[in-house]
Amino acid sequence: MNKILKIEGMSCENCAAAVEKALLSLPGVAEVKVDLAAGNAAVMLQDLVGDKALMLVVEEAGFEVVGVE
Ligand SMILES: [Cu+2]
Repeated sequence: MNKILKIEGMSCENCAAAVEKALLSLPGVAEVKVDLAAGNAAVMLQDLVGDKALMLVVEEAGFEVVGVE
């Protein structure tokens, strides 16, 4: 399953790397591709992971999730 997280507050490659690391720390997340210009992260899941859990780790890293598709 793939999800796209719309994220606010990423301004540079370090932010993108922090978001990627945070998401990859969740069990069940197989792959993360952050698109800094678009302000989103494509998350590939190998297990069921709730939207809330995805949002929480990104928010704990200091960014805001404004949408999950
Ligand atoms: Cu940054």
